[in-house]
Amino acid sequence: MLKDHVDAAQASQAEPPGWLGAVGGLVAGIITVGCAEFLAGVFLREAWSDGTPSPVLAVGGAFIDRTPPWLKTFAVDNFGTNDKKVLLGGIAVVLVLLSLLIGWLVRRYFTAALALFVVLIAVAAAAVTSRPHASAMDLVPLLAGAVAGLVTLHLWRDNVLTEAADPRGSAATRRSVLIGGGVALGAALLGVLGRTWSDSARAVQAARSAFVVPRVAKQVAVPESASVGVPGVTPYISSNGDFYRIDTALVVPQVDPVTWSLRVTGMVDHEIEINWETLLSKPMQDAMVTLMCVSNEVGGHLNGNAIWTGWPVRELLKQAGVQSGADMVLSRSVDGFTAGTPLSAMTDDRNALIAVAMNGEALPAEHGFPVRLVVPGLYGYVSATKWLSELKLTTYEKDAGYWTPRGWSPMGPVKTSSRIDVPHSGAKVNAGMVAVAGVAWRQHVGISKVQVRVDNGGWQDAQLGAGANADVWRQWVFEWDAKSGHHTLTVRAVDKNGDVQIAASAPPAPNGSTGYHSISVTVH
Ligand SMILES: Nc1nc2c(c(=O)[nH]1)N[C@H]1C(S)=C(S)[C@@H](COP(=O)(O)O)O[C@H]1N2
Ligand SMILES: [Mo]
Repeated sequence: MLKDHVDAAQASQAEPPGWLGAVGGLVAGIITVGCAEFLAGVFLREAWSDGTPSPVLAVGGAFIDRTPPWLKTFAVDNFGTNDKKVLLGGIAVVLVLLSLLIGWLVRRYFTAALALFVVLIAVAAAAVTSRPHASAMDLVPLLAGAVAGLVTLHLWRDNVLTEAADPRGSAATRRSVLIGGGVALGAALLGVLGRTWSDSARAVQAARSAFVVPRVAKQVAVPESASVGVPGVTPYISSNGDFYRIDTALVVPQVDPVTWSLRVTGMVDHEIEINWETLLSKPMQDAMVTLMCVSNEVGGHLNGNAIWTGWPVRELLKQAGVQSGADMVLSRSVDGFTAGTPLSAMTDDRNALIAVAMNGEALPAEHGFPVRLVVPGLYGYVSATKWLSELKLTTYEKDAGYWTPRGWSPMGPVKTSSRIDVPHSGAKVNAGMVAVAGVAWRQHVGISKVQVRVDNGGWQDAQLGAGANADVWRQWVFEWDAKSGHHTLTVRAVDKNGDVQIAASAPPAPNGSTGYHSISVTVH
Protein backbone atom coordinates (compact mmCIF):
# COMPACT_ATOMS: atom_id res chain seq x y z
CA MET A 1 0.00 0.00 0.00
CA LEU A 2 2.66 2.41 1.11
CA LYS A 3 4.96 1.32 -1.71
CA ASP A 4 2.26 1.95 -4.28
CA HIS A 5 1.81 5.39 -2.95
CA VAL A 6 5.50 6.25 -3.27
CA ASP A 7 5.67 4.98 -6.88
CA ALA A 8 2.72 7.12 -7.85
CA ALA A 9 4.24 10.16 -6.21
CA GLN A 10 7.53 9.61 -8.06
CA ALA A 11 5.74 9.01 -11.33
CA SER A 12 3.75 12.21 -11.02
CA GLN A 13 7.01 14.12 -10.79
CA ALA A 14 8.35 12.35 -13.89
CA GLU A 15 8.45 14.42 -17.01
CA PRO A 16 5.77 13.70 -19.63
CA PRO A 17 7.30 12.34 -22.84
CA GLY A 18 8.65 14.86 -25.34
CA TRP A 19 6.58 13.53 -28.22
CA LEU A 20 3.38 14.17 -26.29
CA GLY A 21 4.36 17.76 -25.76
CA ALA A 22 5.23 18.14 -29.44
CA VAL A 23 1.88 16.66 -30.49
CA GLY A 24 0.15 19.23 -28.30
CA GLY A 25 2.14 21.97 -30.01
CA LEU A 26 1.09 20.69 -33.40
CA VAL A 27 -2.56 20.53 -32.31
CA ALA A 28 -2.34 24.10 -31.00
CA GLY A 29 -0.60 25.25 -34.19
CA ILE A 30 -3.23 23.73 -36.45
CA ILE A 31 -6.02 25.21 -34.32
CA THR A 32 -4.38 28.66 -34.45
CA VAL A 33 -3.92 28.63 -38.22
CA GLY A 34 -7.24 26.89 -38.92
CA CYS A 35 -9.27 29.40 -36.91
CA ALA A 36 -7.38 32.38 -38.32
CA GLU A 37 -7.74 31.22 -41.93
CA PHE A 38 -11.42 30.43 -41.44
CA LEU A 39 -12.14 33.88 -40.05
CA ALA A 40 -9.99 35.50 -42.75
CA GLY A 41 -12.15 33.74 -45.33
CA VAL A 42 -15.31 35.07 -43.67
CA PHE A 43 -13.84 38.59 -43.57
CA LEU A 44 -13.04 38.50 -47.28
CA ARG A 45 -16.34 36.99 -48.22
CA GLU A 46 -18.28 39.57 -46.22
CA ALA A 47 -16.03 42.34 -47.58
CA TRP A 48 -15.00 43.36 -44.05
CA SER A 49 -11.46 43.52 -45.28
CA ASP A 50 -9.68 45.00 -48.31
CA GLY A 51 -6.32 43.77 -47.14
CA THR A 52 -4.86 40.34 -46.47
CA PRO A 53 -6.44 39.07 -43.24
CA SER A 54 -5.04 35.59 -43.93
CA PRO A 55 -1.84 35.38 -41.85
CA VAL A 56 -0.34 32.69 -44.11
CA LEU A 57 -0.88 34.69 -47.30
CA ALA A 58 0.26 37.90 -45.60
CA VAL A 59 3.51 36.30 -44.47
CA GLY A 60 4.01 34.81 -47.95
CA GLY A 61 3.32 38.17 -49.60
CA ALA A 62 5.64 40.01 -47.24
CA PHE A 63 8.33 37.40 -47.94
CA ILE A 64 7.96 37.86 -51.69
CA ASP A 65 8.24 41.63 -51.32
CA ARG A 66 11.53 41.18 -49.49
CA THR A 67 13.03 38.61 -51.86
CA PRO A 68 16.46 39.76 -53.08
CA PRO A 69 17.03 39.77 -56.88
CA TRP A 70 19.29 36.68 -56.84
CA LEU A 71 16.65 34.69 -55.01
CA LYS A 72 13.94 35.87 -57.39
CA THR A 73 16.06 34.79 -60.35
CA PHE A 74 16.81 31.48 -58.64
CA ALA A 75 13.12 30.86 -57.92
CA VAL A 76 11.99 31.75 -61.45
CA ASP A 77 14.74 29.61 -62.99
CA ASN A 78 14.16 26.58 -60.79
CA PHE A 79 10.46 26.58 -60.04
CA GLY A 80 9.02 28.82 -62.78
CA THR A 81 5.38 29.49 -62.07
CA ASN A 82 5.49 26.87 -59.29
CA ASP A 83 7.58 29.25 -57.19
CA LYS A 84 4.48 30.19 -55.19
CA LYS A 85 3.59 26.58 -54.36
CA VAL A 86 7.17 26.06 -53.19
CA LEU A 87 6.91 29.14 -50.96
CA LEU A 88 3.59 28.03 -49.42
CA GLY A 89 5.03 24.53 -48.86
CA GLY A 90 8.05 26.09 -47.16
CA ILE A 91 5.83 28.17 -44.87
CA ALA A 92 3.87 25.03 -43.94
CA VAL A 93 7.06 23.11 -43.08
CA VAL A 94 8.39 25.97 -40.92
CA LEU A 95 5.04 26.27 -39.10
CA VAL A 96 4.94 22.54 -38.36
CA LEU A 97 8.51 22.54 -37.01
CA LEU A 98 7.93 25.59 -34.82
CA SER A 99 4.67 24.13 -33.47
CA LEU A 100 6.44 20.92 -32.53
CA LEU A 101 9.16 22.92 -30.79
CA ILE A 102 6.65 25.06 -28.86
CA GLY A 103 4.81 21.92 -27.73
CA TRP A 104 8.03 20.27 -26.64
CA LEU A 105 8.97 23.38 -24.64
CA VAL A 106 5.55 23.56 -22.97
CA ARG A 107 6.38 20.54 -20.78
CA ARG A 108 9.09 22.29 -18.80
CA TYR A 109 9.69 25.78 -20.06
CA PHE A 110 6.19 27.10 -20.33
CA THR A 111 7.29 30.75 -20.37
CA ALA A 112 9.75 30.12 -23.20
CA ALA A 113 7.04 28.32 -25.17
CA LEU A 114 4.67 31.25 -24.65
CA ALA A 115 7.33 33.75 -25.64
CA LEU A 116 8.06 31.90 -28.89
CA PHE A 117 4.35 31.68 -29.64
CA VAL A 118 3.89 35.42 -29.04
CA VAL A 119 6.88 36.25 -31.27
CA LEU A 120 5.37 34.20 -34.10
CA ILE A 121 2.03 35.93 -33.73
CA ALA A 122 3.80 39.31 -33.70
CA VAL A 123 5.65 38.46 -36.94
CA ALA A 124 2.38 37.43 -38.58
CA ALA A 125 0.69 40.59 -37.26
CA ALA A 126 3.46 42.74 -38.74
CA ALA A 127 2.98 40.98 -42.09
CA VAL A 128 -0.82 41.39 -42.00
CA THR A 129 -0.65 45.10 -41.19
CA SER A 130 2.01 45.78 -43.83
CA ARG A 131 -0.02 44.37 -46.75
CA PRO A 132 -1.65 46.79 -49.22
CA HIS A 133 -4.98 48.22 -48.01
CA ALA A 134 -4.46 46.75 -44.53
CA SER A 135 -6.56 47.95 -41.62
CA ALA A 136 -6.51 47.08 -37.90
CA MET A 137 -9.59 44.96 -38.51
CA ASP A 138 -7.40 42.52 -40.50
CA LEU A 139 -5.73 41.48 -37.22
CA VAL A 140 -8.94 40.05 -35.79
CA PRO A 141 -8.66 36.59 -37.43
CA LEU A 142 -5.03 36.24 -36.37
CA LEU A 143 -5.73 37.31 -32.78
CA ALA A 144 -8.73 34.99 -32.54
CA GLY A 145 -6.55 32.15 -33.81
CA ALA A 146 -3.86 33.06 -31.28
CA VAL A 147 -6.36 32.95 -28.40
CA ALA A 148 -7.60 29.53 -29.54
CA GLY A 149 -3.99 28.33 -29.78
CA LEU A 150 -3.08 29.61 -26.32
CA VAL A 151 -6.16 27.99 -24.77
CA THR A 152 -5.15 24.72 -26.44
CA LEU A 153 -1.60 24.92 -25.07
CA HIS A 154 -2.91 25.54 -21.55
CA LEU A 155 -5.44 22.73 -21.73
CA TRP A 156 -2.80 20.38 -23.06
CA ARG A 157 -0.39 21.22 -20.27
CA ASP A 158 -2.94 21.11 -17.44
CA ASN A 159 -4.71 17.97 -18.59
CA VAL A 160 -2.90 15.78 -21.09
CA LEU A 161 0.62 16.32 -19.83
CA THR A 162 -0.45 15.92 -16.17
CA GLU A 163 -2.32 12.72 -16.95
CA ALA A 164 0.62 11.36 -18.86
CA ALA A 165 2.89 11.89 -15.91
CA ASP A 166 0.66 9.55 -13.97
CA PRO A 167 1.24 5.89 -14.92
CA ARG A 168 -2.42 5.15 -14.38
CA GLY A 169 -3.34 7.81 -16.90
CA SER A 170 -2.29 6.13 -20.15
CA ALA A 171 -5.87 5.44 -21.24
CA ALA A 172 -6.75 9.05 -20.50
CA THR A 173 -3.71 10.19 -22.48
CA ARG A 174 -4.77 8.15 -25.48
CA ARG A 175 -8.23 9.63 -25.29
CA SER A 176 -6.90 13.18 -25.04
CA VAL A 177 -4.58 12.73 -28.00
CA LEU A 178 -7.50 11.43 -30.04
CA ILE A 179 -9.69 14.34 -29.01
CA GLY A 180 -6.89 16.80 -29.71
CA GLY A 181 -6.29 15.24 -33.12
CA GLY A 182 -10.00 15.42 -33.90
CA VAL A 183 -10.26 19.08 -32.93
CA ALA A 184 -7.15 19.88 -34.97
CA LEU A 185 -8.57 18.08 -37.99
CA GLY A 186 -11.79 20.08 -37.57
CA ALA A 187 -9.82 23.32 -37.36
CA ALA A 188 -7.84 22.41 -40.48
CA LEU A 189 -11.07 21.73 -42.37
CA LEU A 190 -12.48 25.05 -41.15
CA GLY A 191 -9.37 26.78 -42.47
CA VAL A 192 -9.75 25.16 -45.88
CA LEU A 193 -13.45 26.03 -45.86
CA GLY A 194 -12.58 29.65 -45.10
CA ARG A 195 -10.19 29.76 -48.06
CA THR A 196 -12.65 28.28 -50.54
CA TRP A 197 -15.47 30.44 -49.24
CA SER A 198 -13.51 33.62 -49.70
CA ASP A 199 -12.71 32.50 -53.20
CA SER A 200 -14.32 35.11 -55.40
CA ALA A 201 -13.08 33.17 -58.42
CA ARG A 202 -16.60 32.11 -59.30
CA ALA A 203 -17.86 35.71 -59.52
CA VAL A 204 -14.90 36.54 -61.73
CA GLN A 205 -15.47 33.52 -63.96
CA ALA A 206 -19.09 34.59 -64.41
CA ALA A 207 -18.05 38.14 -65.25
CA ARG A 208 -15.46 36.85 -67.71
CA SER A 209 -17.89 34.67 -69.59
CA ALA A 210 -20.50 37.45 -69.73
CA PHE A 211 -17.86 39.77 -71.20
CA VAL A 212 -18.26 40.76 -74.84
CA VAL A 213 -15.04 41.90 -76.51
CA PRO A 214 -15.54 45.55 -77.53
CA ARG A 215 -15.80 46.31 -81.23
CA VAL A 216 -12.77 47.92 -82.76
CA ALA A 217 -12.51 50.07 -85.87
CA LYS A 218 -9.76 47.98 -87.37
CA GLN A 219 -9.10 44.38 -86.47
CA VAL A 220 -5.55 43.19 -86.28
CA ALA A 221 -4.73 39.90 -87.94
CA VAL A 222 -1.74 37.63 -88.21
CA PRO A 223 0.02 38.33 -91.52
CA GLU A 224 -0.29 35.48 -93.98
CA SER A 225 3.39 34.65 -94.14
CA ALA A 226 4.15 35.26 -90.46
CA SER A 227 4.80 31.58 -89.94
CA VAL A 228 7.85 29.97 -91.47
CA GLY A 229 5.97 26.69 -91.28
CA VAL A 230 8.53 24.71 -89.32
CA PRO A 231 7.07 22.23 -86.81
CA GLY A 232 8.21 23.03 -83.26
CA VAL A 233 8.85 26.71 -83.81
CA THR A 234 7.16 29.05 -81.28
CA PRO A 235 3.62 29.77 -82.52
CA TYR A 236 3.31 33.32 -83.81
CA ILE A 237 0.44 34.00 -81.38
CA SER A 238 0.73 32.51 -77.90
CA SER A 239 -2.55 31.03 -76.70
CA ASN A 240 -3.92 32.45 -73.47
CA GLY A 241 -3.49 29.08 -71.78
CA ASP A 242 0.18 28.82 -72.76
CA PHE A 243 1.07 32.45 -72.14
CA TYR A 244 3.89 32.81 -69.60
CA ARG A 245 2.88 34.19 -66.24
CA ILE A 246 5.08 36.23 -63.91
CA ASP A 247 3.91 38.23 -60.92
CA THR A 248 4.36 38.69 -57.20
CA ALA A 249 0.80 37.60 -56.36
CA LEU A 250 0.73 34.58 -54.06
CA VAL A 251 -2.88 33.98 -55.02
CA VAL A 252 -4.33 35.40 -58.24
CA PRO A 253 -6.27 38.56 -57.35
CA GLN A 254 -9.95 38.09 -58.15
CA VAL A 255 -11.23 41.51 -59.12
CA ASP A 256 -14.94 41.98 -59.68
CA PRO A 257 -15.40 44.46 -62.55
CA VAL A 258 -18.53 45.81 -60.85
CA THR A 259 -16.45 47.23 -58.00
CA TRP A 260 -13.33 47.93 -60.08
CA SER A 261 -12.22 51.44 -60.95
CA LEU A 262 -9.13 53.16 -62.30
CA ARG A 263 -7.97 56.42 -60.79
CA VAL A 264 -5.64 58.92 -62.42
CA THR A 265 -3.81 60.86 -59.72
CA GLY A 266 -0.69 62.93 -59.02
CA MET A 267 0.54 65.65 -61.35
CA VAL A 268 -2.70 66.11 -63.28
CA ASP A 269 -5.06 69.06 -63.72
CA HIS A 270 -8.02 66.98 -62.57
CA GLU A 271 -7.99 63.60 -60.93
CA ILE A 272 -10.21 61.13 -62.74
CA GLU A 273 -11.81 57.89 -61.69
CA ILE A 274 -13.39 55.70 -64.33
CA ASN A 275 -15.35 52.53 -63.77
CA TRP A 276 -15.70 49.40 -65.90
CA GLU A 277 -18.80 50.60 -67.76
CA THR A 278 -17.23 53.91 -68.68
CA LEU A 279 -14.04 52.22 -69.82
CA LEU A 280 -15.96 49.83 -72.06
CA SER A 281 -17.81 52.74 -73.69
CA LYS A 282 -14.52 54.23 -74.95
CA PRO A 283 -13.33 53.69 -78.52
CA MET A 284 -11.15 50.62 -78.25
CA GLN A 285 -8.45 49.35 -80.56
CA ASP A 286 -6.58 46.15 -81.22
CA ALA A 287 -2.82 45.89 -81.01
CA MET A 288 -0.55 42.92 -81.42
CA VAL A 289 2.25 43.24 -78.88
CA THR A 290 4.85 40.74 -77.67
CA LEU A 291 5.25 40.88 -73.90
CA MET A 292 8.70 40.32 -72.47
CA CYS A 293 9.92 39.54 -68.99
CA VAL A 294 13.21 41.07 -67.88
CA SER A 295 14.00 37.81 -66.05
CA ASN A 296 14.23 35.95 -69.34
CA GLU A 297 17.59 34.25 -69.80
CA VAL A 298 19.09 34.06 -73.28
CA GLY A 299 17.14 31.29 -75.01
CA GLY A 300 14.39 31.41 -72.34
CA HIS A 301 10.64 31.38 -72.79
CA LEU A 302 9.41 34.20 -70.54
CA ASN A 303 7.74 35.97 -73.44
CA GLY A 304 4.51 35.73 -75.37
CA ASN A 305 2.68 37.41 -78.20
CA ALA A 306 -1.01 38.32 -78.15
CA ILE A 307 -3.59 40.56 -79.75
CA TRP A 308 -4.72 42.95 -77.03
CA THR A 309 -7.87 45.06 -77.09
CA GLY A 310 -7.98 48.26 -75.12
CA TRP A 311 -8.20 52.02 -74.91
CA PRO A 312 -4.99 54.00 -75.52
CA VAL A 313 -3.52 55.28 -72.25
CA ARG A 314 -2.79 58.64 -73.86
CA GLU A 315 -6.51 59.31 -74.28
CA LEU A 316 -7.14 58.90 -70.56
CA LEU A 317 -4.07 61.01 -69.72
CA LYS A 318 -5.33 63.71 -72.09
CA GLN A 319 -8.61 63.87 -70.17
CA ALA A 320 -6.77 64.23 -66.86
CA GLY A 321 -4.39 66.88 -68.22
CA VAL A 322 -0.79 65.98 -67.41
CA GLN A 323 1.10 68.80 -65.70
CA SER A 324 4.52 69.83 -66.92
CA GLY A 325 7.40 68.29 -65.02
CA ALA A 326 5.87 64.82 -64.81
CA ASP A 327 8.09 62.20 -66.49
CA MET A 328 6.78 58.92 -65.06
CA VAL A 329 3.49 57.09 -64.83
CA LEU A 330 3.47 54.93 -61.72
CA SER A 331 0.82 52.30 -62.36
CA ARG A 332 -0.53 50.41 -59.40
CA SER A 333 -2.26 47.07 -59.09
CA VAL A 334 -4.97 46.17 -56.58
CA ASP A 335 -2.37 43.94 -54.92
CA GLY A 336 0.10 46.77 -54.37
CA PHE A 337 2.52 46.01 -57.25
CA THR A 338 3.71 49.12 -59.06
CA ALA A 339 5.52 49.82 -62.34
CA GLY A 340 7.23 53.07 -63.30
CA THR A 341 6.85 53.80 -67.01
CA PRO A 342 8.31 56.77 -68.87
CA LEU A 343 5.47 59.20 -69.54
CA SER A 344 6.65 59.48 -73.15
CA ALA A 345 6.01 55.77 -73.77
CA MET A 346 2.40 56.33 -72.80
CA THR A 347 1.82 59.52 -74.76
CA ASP A 348 3.67 58.84 -78.01
CA ASP A 349 2.01 57.09 -80.92
CA ARG A 350 2.83 53.55 -79.80
CA ASN A 351 0.02 51.21 -78.78
CA ALA A 352 0.19 51.66 -75.03
CA LEU A 353 -3.17 50.26 -74.00
CA ILE A 354 -5.44 50.02 -71.01
CA ALA A 355 -6.25 46.48 -72.12
CA VAL A 356 -9.44 44.53 -71.39
CA ALA A 357 -9.09 41.62 -73.81
CA MET A 358 -6.42 39.15 -74.87
CA ASN A 359 -6.71 37.14 -78.07
CA GLY A 360 -10.43 37.82 -78.42
CA GLU A 361 -11.55 37.07 -74.89
CA ALA A 362 -11.62 38.77 -71.52
CA LEU A 363 -8.21 38.84 -69.85
CA PRO A 364 -7.68 35.60 -67.93
CA ALA A 365 -7.62 36.24 -64.15
CA GLU A 366 -3.91 35.40 -64.01
CA HIS A 367 -3.18 37.89 -66.78
CA GLY A 368 -4.88 40.81 -65.07
CA PHE A 369 -8.67 40.61 -65.34
CA PRO A 370 -10.42 42.95 -65.64
CA VAL A 371 -7.82 45.52 -66.76
CA ARG A 372 -4.07 45.63 -67.36
CA LEU A 373 -1.51 47.79 -69.09
CA VAL A 374 0.33 46.75 -72.24
CA VAL A 375 3.16 48.99 -73.41
CA PRO A 376 5.24 47.95 -76.44
CA GLY A 377 9.01 48.05 -76.15
CA LEU A 378 9.39 47.89 -72.36
CA TYR A 379 9.87 44.88 -70.13
CA GLY A 380 6.78 43.91 -68.14
CA TYR A 381 8.22 44.95 -64.78
CA VAL A 382 8.19 48.61 -65.84
CA SER A 383 5.01 48.64 -67.88
CA ALA A 384 2.57 45.73 -67.90
CA THR A 385 0.70 46.17 -64.60
CA LYS A 386 -2.06 43.58 -64.18
CA TRP A 387 -5.23 44.12 -62.08
CA LEU A 388 -4.66 47.83 -62.73
CA SER A 389 -6.16 50.27 -60.22
CA GLU A 390 -4.28 53.57 -60.46
CA LEU A 391 -2.11 55.67 -62.74
CA LYS A 392 -0.13 58.26 -60.80
CA LEU A 393 1.62 61.00 -62.74
CA THR A 394 4.92 61.64 -61.03
CA THR A 395 8.70 61.83 -61.58
CA TYR A 396 11.57 59.37 -61.49
CA GLU A 397 13.12 61.56 -58.85
CA LYS A 398 10.22 61.18 -56.45
CA ASP A 399 8.95 57.67 -57.14
CA ALA A 400 10.05 54.18 -58.10
CA GLY A 401 8.26 51.05 -59.27
CA TYR A 402 8.16 47.82 -57.25
CA TRP A 403 11.36 46.27 -58.61
CA THR A 404 13.60 49.35 -58.59
CA PRO A 405 14.49 49.31 -54.87
CA ARG A 406 14.96 45.54 -55.28
CA GLY A 407 17.93 45.83 -57.57
CA TRP A 408 16.39 46.32 -61.02
CA SER A 409 16.86 49.37 -63.23
CA PRO A 410 14.24 52.12 -63.23
CA MET A 411 14.26 51.98 -67.04
CA GLY A 412 13.61 48.73 -68.85
CA PRO A 413 13.62 48.96 -72.65
CA VAL A 414 13.51 45.47 -74.18
CA LYS A 415 16.86 44.38 -75.59
CA THR A 416 17.23 42.86 -79.04
CA SER A 417 17.29 39.10 -78.79
CA SER A 418 16.77 35.89 -80.73
CA ARG A 419 16.17 32.26 -79.94
CA ILE A 420 16.60 28.90 -81.67
CA ASP A 421 13.49 26.73 -81.15
CA VAL A 422 14.29 23.85 -83.51
CA PRO A 423 16.21 21.66 -83.48
CA HIS A 424 16.33 21.61 -79.70
CA SER A 425 19.69 21.61 -78.00
CA GLY A 426 21.22 18.15 -77.86
CA ALA A 427 19.07 16.91 -80.76
CA LYS A 428 20.27 14.23 -83.17
CA VAL A 429 19.45 15.01 -86.80
CA ASN A 430 20.10 13.37 -90.12
CA ALA A 431 22.70 14.79 -92.47
CA GLY A 432 21.28 16.88 -95.29
CA MET A 433 18.93 19.85 -95.26
CA VAL A 434 17.77 20.73 -91.73
CA ALA A 435 15.40 23.58 -90.96
CA VAL A 436 16.83 25.65 -88.09
CA ALA A 437 14.13 28.02 -86.86
CA GLY A 438 13.11 30.30 -84.04
CA VAL A 439 11.99 33.80 -83.15
CA ALA A 440 13.72 37.17 -82.85
CA TRP A 441 12.56 40.49 -81.46
CA ARG A 442 13.40 44.14 -81.21
CA GLN A 443 10.22 45.78 -80.00
CA HIS A 444 9.32 49.19 -81.26
CA VAL A 445 12.16 49.29 -83.80
CA GLY A 446 11.73 46.00 -85.64
CA ILE A 447 14.02 43.27 -86.88
CA SER A 448 15.83 43.65 -90.19
CA LYS A 449 17.93 40.50 -90.21
CA VAL A 450 18.50 37.25 -88.38
CA GLN A 451 21.77 35.44 -88.89
CA VAL A 452 22.97 31.96 -88.05
CA ARG A 453 26.51 30.76 -87.53
CA VAL A 454 27.55 27.14 -87.77
CA ASP A 455 30.48 26.36 -85.47
CA ASN A 456 33.04 29.11 -86.06
CA GLY A 457 31.92 29.88 -89.60
CA GLY A 458 30.63 33.16 -90.94
CA TRP A 459 27.21 34.66 -90.21
CA GLN A 460 24.60 33.61 -92.78
CA ASP A 461 21.24 35.29 -93.28
CA ALA A 462 18.12 33.41 -92.25
CA GLN A 463 14.79 33.89 -93.94
CA LEU A 464 12.29 36.01 -92.00
CA GLY A 465 8.60 35.41 -91.58
CA ALA A 466 6.41 38.49 -92.00
CA GLY A 467 5.99 40.75 -88.97
CA ALA A 468 2.63 42.23 -87.99
CA ASN A 469 4.39 45.35 -86.73
CA ALA A 470 7.64 46.42 -85.08
CA ASP A 471 6.32 45.53 -81.61
CA VAL A 472 6.13 41.79 -82.16
CA TRP A 473 8.63 39.05 -82.63
CA ARG A 474 9.29 37.44 -86.00
CA GLN A 475 9.84 33.86 -86.87
CA TRP A 476 12.92 32.97 -88.88
CA VAL A 477 14.23 29.86 -90.61
CA PHE A 478 17.65 28.88 -91.86
CA GLU A 479 18.06 25.93 -94.21
CA TRP A 480 21.18 24.23 -93.00
CA ASP A 481 23.06 21.72 -95.08
CA ALA A 482 24.12 19.59 -92.11
CA LYS A 483 27.28 17.50 -92.33
CA SER A 484 27.86 14.63 -89.93
CA GLY A 485 29.54 15.34 -86.59
CA HIS A 486 28.91 17.58 -83.58
CA HIS A 487 27.98 21.15 -84.37
CA THR A 488 27.18 24.36 -82.56
CA LEU A 489 24.54 26.66 -83.99
CA THR A 490 24.34 30.28 -82.87
CA VAL A 491 21.80 32.97 -83.73
CA ARG A 492 21.80 36.74 -83.60
CA ALA A 493 19.46 39.49 -84.73
CA VAL A 494 20.02 42.86 -86.32
CA ASP A 495 17.44 45.61 -85.83
CA LYS A 496 16.07 48.11 -88.33
CA ASN A 497 18.57 50.73 -87.14
CA GLY A 498 21.33 48.32 -88.19
CA ASP A 499 22.31 47.62 -84.56
CA VAL A 500 23.50 44.07 -84.01
CA GLN A 501 22.32 42.12 -80.96
CA ILE A 502 24.78 42.48 -78.05
CA ALA A 503 27.22 39.55 -78.06
CA ALA A 504 28.56 39.87 -74.51
CA SER A 505 26.78 37.66 -71.98
CA ALA A 506 24.94 39.40 -69.17
CA PRO A 507 22.47 38.01 -66.63
CA PRO A 508 18.86 39.29 -66.41
CA ALA A 509 19.53 41.64 -63.46
CA PRO A 510 19.48 44.62 -63.48
CA ASN A 511 17.89 45.33 -66.87
CA GLY A 512 17.75 42.28 -69.14
CA SER A 513 20.05 39.49 -70.31
CA THR A 514 22.32 39.76 -73.34
CA GLY A 515 24.36 37.29 -75.33
CA TYR A 516 23.76 34.93 -78.22
CA HIS A 517 21.67 31.79 -78.01
CA SER A 518 23.64 28.69 -78.99
CA ILE A 519 22.67 25.05 -79.25
CA SER A 520 24.63 21.90 -79.98
CA VAL A 521 23.38 19.15 -82.27
CA THR A 522 24.71 15.84 -83.46
CA VAL A 523 24.39 15.06 -87.16
CA HIS A 524 24.41 11.42 -88.32
N1 LIG B 1 0.02 43.33 -60.59
C1 LIG B 1 1.14 42.88 -61.16
N2 LIG B 1 1.35 43.13 -62.47
C2 LIG B 1 2.48 42.69 -63.07
C3 LIG B 1 3.45 41.98 -62.36
C4 LIG B 1 3.23 41.74 -60.97
O1 LIG B 1 4.04 41.15 -60.27
N3 LIG B 1 2.05 42.19 -60.43
N4 LIG B 1 4.59 41.54 -63.00
C5 LIG B 1 4.98 42.20 -64.22
C6 LIG B 1 5.98 41.44 -64.95
S1 LIG B 1 7.52 41.34 -64.25
C7 LIG B 1 5.75 40.87 -66.17
S2 LIG B 1 7.00 40.21 -67.07
C8 LIG B 1 4.37 40.84 -66.74
C9 LIG B 1 3.97 39.43 -67.08
O2 LIG B 1 2.66 39.42 -67.55
P1 LIG B 1 1.92 38.02 -67.78
O3 LIG B 1 1.97 37.30 -66.46
O4 LIG B 1 0.54 38.34 -68.23
O5 LIG B 1 2.70 37.30 -68.83
O6 LIG B 1 3.42 41.36 -65.82
C10 LIG B 1 3.81 42.52 -65.13
N5 LIG B 1 2.66 42.96 -64.40
MO1 LIG C 1 8.83 40.29 -65.67
